[in-house]
Amino acid sequence: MANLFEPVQLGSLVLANRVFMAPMTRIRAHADGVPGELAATYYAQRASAGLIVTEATQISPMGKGYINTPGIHSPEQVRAWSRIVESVHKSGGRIFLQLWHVGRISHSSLLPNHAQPVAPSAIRANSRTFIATGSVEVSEPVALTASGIKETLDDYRRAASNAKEAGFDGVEIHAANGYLIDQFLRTGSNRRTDEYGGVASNRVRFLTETVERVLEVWDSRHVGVRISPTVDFNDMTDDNPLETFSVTVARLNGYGLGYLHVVERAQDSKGSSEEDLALSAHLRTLWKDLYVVNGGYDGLRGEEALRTGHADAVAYARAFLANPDLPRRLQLGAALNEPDPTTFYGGDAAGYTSYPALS
Ligand code: 8OZ
Repeated sequence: MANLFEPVQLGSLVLANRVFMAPMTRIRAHADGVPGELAATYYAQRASAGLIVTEATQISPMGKGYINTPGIHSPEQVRAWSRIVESVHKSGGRIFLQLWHVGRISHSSLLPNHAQPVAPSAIRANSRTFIATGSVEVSEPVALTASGIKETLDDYRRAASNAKEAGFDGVEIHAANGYLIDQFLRTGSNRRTDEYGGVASNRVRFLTETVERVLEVWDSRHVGVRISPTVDFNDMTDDNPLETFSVTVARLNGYGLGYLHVVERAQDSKGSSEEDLALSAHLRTLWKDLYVVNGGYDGLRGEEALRTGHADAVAYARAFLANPDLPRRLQLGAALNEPDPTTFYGGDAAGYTSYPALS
């Protein structure tokens, strides 16, 4: 069985280790979705990750749900990302862009012409977001029409193409945490009566069509998908997570994707429950390719996950946020810097590029 520091092949890439940097929203981009000046330093500092997955990045103006998140739909955004990719590559790292559409988790003040957010169904989430004036309840969404779905799939393709132009090594499709694709997957947010709603194989359709559009641009091994089967963040519920996500994984298996990335527990939850881990273990048995887990792992539990065959790689969020040289620290058994939650979202270099590496 592999250990955390053993290389792993991902398409044409040989990743140096199995300690991945999980996608993390940092709310430090400009108002127009251009990544901030410090982003190149922030990501390059973390280039020793086997793979960096960027913060969630909106595929279109309608895909935005929080103030100061980056996009990948304008030429200025693509140029800024290409400088970030270049600095990560210069430092020997590998980086995938995370493609994001928030669906109903948005507020009209963030959207073109103060539009209502779009979603599978017109069901408002009991959830909050950040806008210019602070924290607010999300807006009431409208259900996507058939042509709205097609336009959104086109946006995914264009964004995937932009990511390629920016020089990324691949893309991760964000199908987790209660955003648009996850809203289609789970029963609580999808009441559609067309071929995108109802039985699980219909609810997976928006995801597989997204994958198909992205594969028009990218080699399949350079595409990952992130899901969060038991995470209730953003007011998510499902009548039968085992069925929904077994069908999801079965449908995804056919594409020869690079990896499946599973968030096993919600942010801020104290620990994964037995059921969370049992469902993930089951999905692992169904999935044919690289299996990446995330959610509260430390070095020891990460090692154990690889040793027992529960996963092929482990993605670390907060630990990577606070420790730019996390793989080295885990390998040495060195002490870790503590993450400071007051600087997670927004602000400047403090709590972003300021965490020290070991000397
Ligand atoms: C925290 C705050 C805002 C967005 C996710 C993209 O949970 C996010 C996110 C996390 O996937």
